Amino acid sequence: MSDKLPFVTKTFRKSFPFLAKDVAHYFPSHMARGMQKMQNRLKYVDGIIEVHDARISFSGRNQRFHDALGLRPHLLVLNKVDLADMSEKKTIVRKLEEDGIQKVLFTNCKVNINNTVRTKIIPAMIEMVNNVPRYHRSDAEDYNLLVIGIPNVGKSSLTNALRRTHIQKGKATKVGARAGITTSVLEKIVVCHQPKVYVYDTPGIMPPKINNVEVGLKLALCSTLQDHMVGEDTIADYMLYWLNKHEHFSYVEHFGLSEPTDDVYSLLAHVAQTHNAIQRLKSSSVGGYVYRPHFIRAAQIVIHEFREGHLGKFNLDTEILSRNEGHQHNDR
Ligand SMILES: Nc1nc2c(ncn2[C@@H]2O[C@H](COP(=O)(O)OP(=O)(O)OP(=O)(O)O)[C@@H](O)[C@H]2O)c(=O)[nH]1
Ligand SMILES: [Mg+2]
Repeated sequence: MSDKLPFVTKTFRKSFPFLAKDVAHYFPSHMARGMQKMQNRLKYVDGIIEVHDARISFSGRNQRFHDALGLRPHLLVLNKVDLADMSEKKTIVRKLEEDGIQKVLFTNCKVNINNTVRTKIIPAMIEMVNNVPRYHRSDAEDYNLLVIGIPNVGKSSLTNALRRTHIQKGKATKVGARAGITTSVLEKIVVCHQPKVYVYDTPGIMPPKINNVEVGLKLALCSTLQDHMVGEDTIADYMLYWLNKHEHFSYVEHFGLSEPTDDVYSLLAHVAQTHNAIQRLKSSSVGGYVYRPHFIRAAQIVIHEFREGHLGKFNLDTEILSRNEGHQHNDR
């Protein structure tokens, strides 16, 4: 049964109030160093694999990296499809192609399934590289690929998955649930023997493009920004706002509520109660201890459930898809 009924008659917030935080300038020093190193390596790079999160196919992608990386062949991998609503996949691909993306593939790098798509990535890259002049490397028989993308979208997971797929070798680069796990531009990692293909995994050195507050919130919800940048309760509130606005009410049953709510603190108080996220505070007025919901811990639980896909699969950019071209470009 749809998760939309029977709550659609309720009215919810039409916009999201956000106290500005400077998420737009989030660019830790390891990213700056990584960017510099990446540019130094560029003359040895034949092609670029850009990884992004399939839940936000448009939001946060930094088109400016084209200028920084030159006109090398470029494949966009939209990862985490296991968490994304793919019902508008064709429209997503068409819009990305209209934006000049040469090729788009969708992957799940969390588990060892979906191999058919992963087996296409290296051959597609090789074909693209062979179709253009190879600048400084016209005599080279091997292929050097650079994996780039904003933090935590699965760049290292993809590198490891390609290695598993082609040479049945295990993990060569560290993976983690927080943004900012890879902090150095690694040496070449071999991912295929025939032909020889090497990948440079990179830290999330592309600063996300955050040109409006809502993009920042989407990026935070998909954990491409560190949670403290926005605040867990604000991220949970945005999640609630977005789910209600799009009439996705699976959270009601999931958290054992009696009906949808637009008030994040009533959701968090309920989750705190049911998940034992209670804090004990000393009170001078009562002369002892009082017990209060631990709102931040409850918010962490709520956003974790969203990020694990337990509330459903979502396309947070669905509105961008339905807008006309003019608006779309302004928003990215
Ligand atoms: N559900 C799901 N999770 C994924 C997928 N790919 C990667 N992850 C998870 O996403 C998190 C980030 O993965 P990484 O491979 O470390 O991402 P990264 O882009 O290298 O991150 P940084 O190095 O921090 O920029 C980890 O918890 C992975 O297990 C996927 O396809 N689906
Ligand atoms: Mg990494």
